[in-house]
Amino acid sequence: MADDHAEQAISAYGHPVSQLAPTPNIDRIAQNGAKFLNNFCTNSICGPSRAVILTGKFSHMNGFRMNGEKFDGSQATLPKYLHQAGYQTAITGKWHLDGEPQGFDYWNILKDQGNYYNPDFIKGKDTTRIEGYATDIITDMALNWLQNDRKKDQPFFLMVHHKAPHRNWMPPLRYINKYDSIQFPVPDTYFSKHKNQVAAQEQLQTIYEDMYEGHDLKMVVEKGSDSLRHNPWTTDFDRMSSEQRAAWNKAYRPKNDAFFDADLSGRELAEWKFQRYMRDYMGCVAAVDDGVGALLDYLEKSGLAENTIVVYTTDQGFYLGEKGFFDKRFMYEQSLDMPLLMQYPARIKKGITVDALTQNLDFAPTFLDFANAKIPEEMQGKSLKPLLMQDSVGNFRDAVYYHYYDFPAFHMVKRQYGVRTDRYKLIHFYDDIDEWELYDLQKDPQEEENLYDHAEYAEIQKQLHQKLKDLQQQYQVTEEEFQTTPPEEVAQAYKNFA
Ligand code: SGN
Ligand code: CA
Repeated sequence: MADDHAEQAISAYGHPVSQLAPTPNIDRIAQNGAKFLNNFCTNSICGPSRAVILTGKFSHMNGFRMNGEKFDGSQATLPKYLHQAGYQTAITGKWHLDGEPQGFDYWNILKDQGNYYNPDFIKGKDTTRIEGYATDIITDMALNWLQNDRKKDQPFFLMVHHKAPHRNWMPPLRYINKYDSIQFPVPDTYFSKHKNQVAAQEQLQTIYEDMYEGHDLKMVVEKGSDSLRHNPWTTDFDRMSSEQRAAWNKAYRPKNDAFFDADLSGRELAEWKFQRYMRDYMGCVAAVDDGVGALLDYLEKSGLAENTIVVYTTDQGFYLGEKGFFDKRFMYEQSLDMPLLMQYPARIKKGITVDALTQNLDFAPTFLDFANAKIPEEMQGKSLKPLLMQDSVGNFRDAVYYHYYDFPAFHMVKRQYGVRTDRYKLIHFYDDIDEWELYDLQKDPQEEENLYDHAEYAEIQKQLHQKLKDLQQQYQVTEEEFQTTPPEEVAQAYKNFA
């Protein structure tokens, strides 16, 4: 699992952006197995998505609604069930759930969000700074576990969780200039004014206004300088060794000098920022792709590949400039979408696609099902096994439910819940606003035309409202889930995060 890896940036999914920066190793999983076309998260933010994956339950049932809360590790989880079923369990990399991982025979996790260079890892009671690049370290830990700690007479469950390509997108030195000559296509909606989309108008996550010019965009104060502009958290750069920092500066200096020579402003500057963001982001992705390749190679060489399920996914989708955004959180497609690839040569046919509506909620039941373990009643997801076996399942699911809570917070994306069918989407943004949005994804895949209360969609709107109610009942959503924030707190937060 990667962190914030957009489907648009995985070449197996075919988006134009990804064709300029392909991911050949991640694509191997799609070629060897299944590609899910409509897989969604239930709550587009890191910790909550991880909690859903671990429990097979929505945020309101597993109790972890937003980052910064504490995950109740004593509850039943996928690794615990697999452990009971005789599996050896392990996790390396990002955890971000506060509190120690439970149910794992081995764990070695990044401290908090993790850093790209020389990150701190927590193992048992010890926190250790490990020299090197996070993605490579996490891959090596996983390989090391497979080679040396894996019990050869037991099945295993290993979670390899990268930090990359999470903000602040620091590529490894080997890829620091990899995409410098590529011009990534600027999304059609990059300069969208978000007509009739109040929550989108009031967010703080556009590339051109909200990215920090130093910390995120690696822009410097003046030509010939290596001194970063706005860089509120110095730890990401300060923890680099002098050799790393020298190599870094050597790579960025000419690009930053060229920026001053170009003397950009307005739209051109906004587009320059987009290119800088994309080049750094894709450089981080390239290292993740290397790591996936190394793990696949190991499984193949060791003879494990045939009978091992390999899954590639990320905690949620991400914006690569669509609507002007980076980050996630919204129920719009790019952040709702979760890439999902799965290979299992012994059982899953090569190169199949699954277009059913699936969710991260389904991961735990799926793995338990394949492991021939009982799927607990309280899990709210469904096993994806019949879809992967290409059994005729009829209508697997006619709509997915979504609920995001983390407001007021970083990026100021409003609280929202909604329903998505194969064609339509209904979203309610609430807390300091009360706004409904309706989209016809077939006619308007970019979700730029809010059709709520349009006469010709009256019947569909009614059906979607009903569907929403039904799902809330089915998933046991109570009134308590729709709390709002005192206005003065919202106002203060807008000041803090501006
Ligand atoms: C950090 C990032 C935010 C990001 C959150 C949540 N800022 O706060 O941009 O939305 O994490 O991300 S950063 O400059 O500190 O990186 S999540 O993936 O953990 O949910
Ligand atoms: Ca994330």
